[in-house]
Amino acid sequence: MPDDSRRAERGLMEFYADDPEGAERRLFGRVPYPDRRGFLRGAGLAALSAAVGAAIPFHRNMPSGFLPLALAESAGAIPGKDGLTVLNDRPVNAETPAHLLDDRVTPTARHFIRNNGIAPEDTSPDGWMLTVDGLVTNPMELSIDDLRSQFEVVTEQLTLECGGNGRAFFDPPASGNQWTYGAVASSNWTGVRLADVLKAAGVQDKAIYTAHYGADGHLSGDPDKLPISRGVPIEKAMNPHNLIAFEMNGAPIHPMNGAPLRLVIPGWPGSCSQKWLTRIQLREVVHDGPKMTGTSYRVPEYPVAPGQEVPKEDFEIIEAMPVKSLITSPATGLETSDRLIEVRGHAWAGDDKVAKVEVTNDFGETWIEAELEEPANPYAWQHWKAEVSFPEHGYYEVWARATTDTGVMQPFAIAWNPKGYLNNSMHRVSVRVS
Ligand SMILES: Nc1nc2c(c(=O)[nH]1)N[C@H]1C(S)=C(S)[C@@H](COP(=O)(O)O)O[C@H]1N2
Ligand SMILES: [Mo]
Repeated sequence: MPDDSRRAERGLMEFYADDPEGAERRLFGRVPYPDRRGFLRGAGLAALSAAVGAAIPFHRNMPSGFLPLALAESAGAIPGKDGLTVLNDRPVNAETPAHLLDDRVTPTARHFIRNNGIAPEDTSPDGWMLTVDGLVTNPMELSIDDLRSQFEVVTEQLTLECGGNGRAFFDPPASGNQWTYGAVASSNWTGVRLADVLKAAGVQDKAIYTAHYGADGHLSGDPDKLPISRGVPIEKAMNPHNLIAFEMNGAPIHPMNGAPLRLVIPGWPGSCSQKWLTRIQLREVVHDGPKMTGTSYRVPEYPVAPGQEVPKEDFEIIEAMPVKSLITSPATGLETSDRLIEVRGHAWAGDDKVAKVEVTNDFGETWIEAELEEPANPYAWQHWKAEVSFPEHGYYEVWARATTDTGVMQPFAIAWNPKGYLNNSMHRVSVRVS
């Protein structure tokens, strides 16, 4: 009788021996990080044992190049990041649990990562060049030193949120990264103003849109394909708070957040903020790069019912992100004997300012106005806090809602759309008082 199980095992071994990365991807839908991949290819038994923290009694049965599960599970440990939840590791996508976003200024270690392709291996600033071309009178090639010396260097706290943050809560579900709350951050960014660079290049009258290009590779490995290239209308590009940034929180940008140079275009979907920036081109048409067309970062022009089919031509490009707030303390699931709890978090509102944040712990019967801070600068999120009292022991939910200075309030329920963008429904946390 043929021994199928043995053959399957041998098959697996061969599979791994030829193409460990491909094998890993096909079997488990994931691969280790580039550095770990390099390490594994040549790893001896001693190194593997050290990596998993124990001797491996049946090591002889392990296919060569095999990724031990213990390592795969620790893949959340992205160097320089702390406590992020990894949604996917090819491309790398990781979000931050809400209670780890409590700082007024998001530390680099807590800034989410959203990659559409494969991050470039070499992110050294030496020799990095930015091209500014298209409909400009004076096309430019600028090194990072040129940017620093020819333009005013500024630091601003800027909020970046992925257009798909909150997608996990759509019903029927929307495909794509299942972000919950944590694809948002507000770090200090240092760089030069995009507007200053465009003015120096001389914006021609015909130019209506920017096109952004970065150095990351397409998932397919095809060097002729780009993972993402988006742009913004010239009016938005000229906003003085957009930066071409080379520092994040006073240090070089984290490699996964776009080192050594990136755009930060706050208030609009994070996808406008090209990482690993190599080129900004001005165009006389709405940019049509990858993830700019079809239904990418677009929503129906009119309200739709959950699950409704919407023709492609009825989608429009997402511009400003909607008003939203996050409860960063307490963490959901708090069990406490305290009857008075400080609830706090942040609120932000696309191109607008937040005027009011309110919280409730009685399912919306009464709302308490939170103390709301001014933003550090326009486009920084605003910190808020409120003392909330809990009359007796039992189960509570705390909800928060923000309202803009133009009177727009966060909704309770999600406005469903086919791709699961712009979920700004109220954040809720549970509290058990004993
Ligand atoms: N070159 C490049 N830039 C990019 C992306 C990318 O995949 N490649 N992702 C975009 C998206 S969708 C978002 S939400 C933000 C995320 O920025 P972060 O990873 O620094 O948090 O980067 C944007 N810039
Ligand atoms: Mo995004």
